[in-house]
This record gives sequence, structure tokens and C-alpha cells, in this order.
Amino acid sequence: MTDKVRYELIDGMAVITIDNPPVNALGHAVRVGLLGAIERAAGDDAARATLILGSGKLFLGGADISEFGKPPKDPWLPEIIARLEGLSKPVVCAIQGAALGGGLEVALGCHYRLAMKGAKLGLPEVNLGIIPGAGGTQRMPRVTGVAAALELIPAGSTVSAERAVEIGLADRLATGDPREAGLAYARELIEQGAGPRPVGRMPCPEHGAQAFEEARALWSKKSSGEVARLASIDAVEAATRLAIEPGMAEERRIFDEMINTPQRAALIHAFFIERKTAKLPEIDGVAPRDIAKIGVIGGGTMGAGIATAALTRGLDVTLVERDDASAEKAAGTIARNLDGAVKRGKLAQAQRDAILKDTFRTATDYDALSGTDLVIEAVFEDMDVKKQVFAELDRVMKPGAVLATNTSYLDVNAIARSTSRPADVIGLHFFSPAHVMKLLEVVVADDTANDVTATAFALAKTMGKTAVRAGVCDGFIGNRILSAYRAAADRMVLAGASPYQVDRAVKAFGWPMGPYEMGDLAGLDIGYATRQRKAATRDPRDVVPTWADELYHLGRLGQKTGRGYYIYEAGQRGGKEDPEVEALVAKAREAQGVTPRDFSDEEIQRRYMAAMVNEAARVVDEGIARRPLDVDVTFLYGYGFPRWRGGPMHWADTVGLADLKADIERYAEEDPFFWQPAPLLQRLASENRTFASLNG
Ligand code: 3H9
Repeated sequence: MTDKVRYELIDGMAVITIDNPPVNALGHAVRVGLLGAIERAAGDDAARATLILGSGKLFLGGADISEFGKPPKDPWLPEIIARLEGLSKPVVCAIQGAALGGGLEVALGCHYRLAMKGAKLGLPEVNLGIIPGAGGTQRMPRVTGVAAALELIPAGSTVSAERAVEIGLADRLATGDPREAGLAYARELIEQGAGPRPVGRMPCPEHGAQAFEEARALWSKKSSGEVARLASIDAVEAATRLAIEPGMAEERRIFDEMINTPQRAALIHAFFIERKTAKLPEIDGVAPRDIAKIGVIGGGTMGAGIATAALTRGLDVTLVERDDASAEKAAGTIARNLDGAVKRGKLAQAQRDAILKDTFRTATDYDALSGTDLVIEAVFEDMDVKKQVFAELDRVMKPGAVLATNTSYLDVNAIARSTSRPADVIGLHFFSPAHVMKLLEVVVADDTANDVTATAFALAKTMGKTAVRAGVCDGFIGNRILSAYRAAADRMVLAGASPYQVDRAVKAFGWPMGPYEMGDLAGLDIGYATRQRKAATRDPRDVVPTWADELYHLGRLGQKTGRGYYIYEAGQRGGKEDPEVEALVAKAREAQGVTPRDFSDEEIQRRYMAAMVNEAARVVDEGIARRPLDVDVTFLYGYGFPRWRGGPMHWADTVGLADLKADIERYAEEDPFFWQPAPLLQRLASENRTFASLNG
């Protein structure tokens, strides 16, 4: 045994407690301790039953993810679980908080499972690019039936304690202290004369091939390239064909295959980096300011989304609009957003009603904000307008209040310095729709106080957002990089690719949308306004997508006008390609003397990604993003980057920085203005290092 696993004999019960904070992960020391404790229980004549517990707020968080990719060390979890299941006296577990992955597999190795109210149970392995590897795919269908296993395992989703009892994953629901509840359950079982009930010895319910085919069809469509979700279906199918031992061997074979995929490495990278963005030396040990009441200025889509996100997380919100009619409209949008949350089961109707009655109000006067702790401005993107708003805020906000702007590209330093309190000013760049999107760029200006940055990160946590620190520049991390790869796409279109081919190639890479579909969704007026804003400072060698300007002048603004790059017809999902757009592009090529050439999808993907990574390298080098991981998280949560590719910087590491640099040098031969390898990319490539080496 180790100090991470305790063995006690209590009231004739062998009580085994796993104590490995913070999540009781089943790392090597725990496995050694657990196997030792099981052997001790097996040989303890005084023990009438065994109770497995996890100490702290949750039962077991699963295998230790940081061990994946390293040489495996005995004892291996499936063997420990087989030993547990084989005990000759009843084995009980009491699950509080969570039983996830290997944690649920340990529970399934127990003969009786008690789920404490509030616990969640599931096999989330596919979210990490693997499949359950300690019997989960074999034992779950034996207790829940195949349909429930096929619903949960490929999705990697969890169920509540109540639902777990309904589907047979747990035997009983309990409240109170898990140890007391577990002991009471074990006593009851003994009094009833209940014996061992090994799940592995239960028959797997019969099931026709159709359910598996349906699950495969569903996940081929839904998972866009993720291999583990489909592989998990094969493993569940094996449970219906094979006895437990060969079934386990098949599960192990598939698990080993998945462990060695680049997708596993990417998904585990994603898991760890998203937990690192808040780890910044400047806020380490810095207490955030207290935030209970916030103000939002502007009730358009963005302001209403921000208010919704804050309200659903228990914050008190005062929303300021310019007049009563606009305030009423904003309140209507928020009520609709909340109704949507109720519909999706994220909010109870009573909570929705209480929010609108007690914690939300609108105002048309800035003085209504005087009692708030933090205010987020979400008005029109114009520096003069923003400065006027901040002058008002400077007048009404109490000392120590945080003043935040939701600008997506304007200079936060200039906004901060237009007030008498620049240390209290910060950028909080939410992504639209703000009550749905998880990313929050925290834009730290030169004078921003560290406790204001700490407050922004604390607020993000309260609001359920993933916050990334960004420095001040046009577009911060995400939109600055976006403009580089958008420009690469426009260059390819000018050179001969069709916008539709670009979209298709980008989607084949794993993005949910191509750049032109995205433009149609956001509105082509946005891109037009950006081009206008940048026109005065544009280098004459830059490529201007004149066809996009023409689309704007034709009133083809995208989905909202029914036409943009695509034609949108009522009742149709997605848009239809339009030869007229191709004609506009052809006209632009002719005007600029370009003879179109063919592009392969692979070249499109490579150039698109190279432009992204190259600009990201500059963003890191300039300190706009502190680490490459901040770029990866920004793209995973704000731009729909395929998670199974880990983020642009992780992707670049996997293809090799020297190769990427060589590609860019090749592109530079034809277009030296746009394509120059970023200095950081050059340095890392010449030192044979990766972006990950800068993540710390
Ligand atoms: C598996 O089980 C495979 C088996 O089928 C087969 C084996 C043969 N390992 O999220 P938090 C760290 S695959 C190592 O902030 P919360 C995390 O990095 C596994 N470390 O806490 C963080 O570290 P730091 C299947 C882990 O309360 C700290 O713990 N299981 C693991 O918000 C706190 O984490 C899963 O996929 C781990 N398994 O949420 C569950 N889990 O403080 C993954 C966490 O240095 N975990 N850490 O930043 C979770 O979903 C959440 O962590 C959990 C707690 C819900 C448990």
C-alpha cells in the first residue's frame, strides 16, 4: 500500500479509501496501493464486505492523464479491477462528486454501487482521443444495456446520480456522508445475505447490428474526423459478441491503438492547456476585487449576450441603453436568451423568473451604475464613442470599480488613458454569442493593475468562460491572427482557387466552417468596414479582395440578406454556391492581370494554416500572447479550431517547424510581401525546438 490508499477495518468492513488530491486520479502509486489494499481485504477474515471510497469532493477522476504516452507501469488498472471484481465477499462503492473514466470502471468492478446525490458518472475517454481501457466498454452495457452504453460512451458524456440509477449504472441513490452511507449499504447487504455480484459475469444483453450501424452513422457525421468515438462503438459491439476476457482483450487492443494516435496527443494537450491559461505570474497570489453587481452598456447582440451569461451565473446586472425603447428591446433579447437556456435544460423556469424579477434591470442613465463593482462597455466600435462612454463611467463609477471595454480591436491603452483611472481599465473581449461562446480574451493594457487582471480571470471563472490573457494590438490574439489567414485565403482565391473550394478544403481539415461561410454568417459589412478602416495605412503591395467590396455594394451582406458568397434559401440548411460570385472573382483576376492556376485541397489547407501559425508566432514573440498555449486555447474556444488537432501551435509542432518554415520560404518566392517566416518560427526551427517548449 502507499500513503495514497488507506485500509481500515470498520465494523467488520474493509474500507479502502483512495486519497490522491485533487481528483484522486489513478496514477501508478494509487494503483500499487489499491492492489495492495484489495489483497489485504481478500485475506482479512474479519472483513465481511469491502467498501471503496474516494476522499475529498469526488470519488475517482479516472486514470492519471499525465501518464499517457509514457511507458506503462504495472500494475495495470484492468488487472486491479479484475481482482476487485473477483473478491469472494460483496464489494460496495459510494460515489460522491464524480466517477469518471477509470474511476467509473473501478465502480463497475464493484458488486454494488451507491451514487450520492449530485454525483456525475461517465466514461469521458473519447474526449481525450482514447476509449475506456479498464473494462468500461465491456461492463457498462452489461448493467445498462447496449442502447444506453451507445448513447453515453461515444459521446463521452456523463449522467447524474439519479439517471445512473434509472439506467442501472448505479444501484441506489443516497444522500449524506458517502462513508456512512456506504457502510450502511454494506451492512444491509450482509444482513440480506447478498453475495458477490460481478458485472463481468453477467450476460451482455443481445442486440442487433442495426443499433451499431446507426451509432456509427451518427458519429461519422458528428465527429468530423475523430477516430476514438467510432472505435468506442466497436469496443461496445465486442461486449455483445464475446465473454468478458476476450472482450477485455479486444478493448485493450483498441485502447492501445488509440493511445498511439496524434489525436490522443492533441486532445490531452488541449485538456492540460485550458487549465493553464489562468496561471500567470502577475496574478499569482493576487486577490481579485469583489464582484457581485455588474453593469453592461449597450444592449445589442453582444451586450445582451454578456448580460445573459452574467445573470445565469448569479451576478446582478444593470444594463444601460440610450433610450427606453432600446432598453426594452435589450430586455426582450435577454428574456429570449434565458428562455433558450430553460429549453436546453440549463436553467430552471423558476430561476429564469427570479433573475428577471430580482437581479436584472435596465436604465437609460449612467448614474444607475454607481453601485456596481464592474462595468462592461459593449457599444459601437468607434474610438470617439468609446471615449465618451468612458468619460461618463469615470464620472459615475465608485472608486475601485473595474471599467472594462468589449472592443474587439481598438487600442485599450488609449481608452484607459482617456480616464483618470487607467489602472482600473481592462479589455474583456467576449465572443458572439457571448452567452454561448466560452472564450474571453482579457486584454491587459500597459497601466492595468494586477488585481484588475486577477478580477477579470475570477469573473471569467464565475461566468463559466475560459479566459486568455492578451496584450494590446489591433485584433489582440484571435482577430489579429484571423486577419492573416483570411488574407491568405483571399490571396489563394485571387490566384485561382474558388471561395467554395477554400471553404471545402478548410472544412475537410476539421474546421466547422470555411472563411467565406464564416463571413456570410458574421455579415460581409464587417469585413468591408475593417478594410475601410485599414485603407489609409494599407501597403500598396497588399491584396485587396475587390470582389468582396463588390458583394458589399450589391447589398449581398451574407445570411442576413439571403445572399453573400452563398445564396440562402428559406428552409434550406447552408447556402448554395453562386456562379455570379465566381464571375466577380474572375473579373478581379482579369483586372489585376492574374492567370488563374489550380490549387489542391492540401495546398489550400497548408497555406491557410501556415499563415495562421506564422502570425501566431509573431503574436507570441511580441508578448501579445504570453505562450503558444494561449494561442491554442484562443482558437479552440473562440474560433472552432478542431480540438482533436490541439490548436494551431500544437498542429505546427506535429508537422514540424522546419518544414513549415521551408513552405513559407517557398511561398515567399512568389509573394515576398505577404510570406516571410516570423522571427520566432525561424529561431525555433533552427534550434530544432517546438512551440510547446515555450509553454513552461
Ligand atoms: C481514463 O480514465 C482511462 C481509463 O479508461 C483506462 C486506463 C487504463 N489525471 O479540472 P480541474 C488535474 S482517462 C491527471 O481544474 P475540477 C487537472 O489538470 C481519464 N490530472 O478540477 C488540474 O491540475 P492543475 C478519464 C488530472 O474540480 C487538477 O487536476 N477522466 C486529471 O474543475 C484539477 O482539475 C477524465 O477525463 C486526471 N484524470 O474538475 C476526467 N483530472 O491543478 C478529467 C484532473 O495542475 N478531469 N486533473 O491545473 C475532469 O474532467 C475534471 O478535472 C474533474 C474535476 C471533473 C475531475
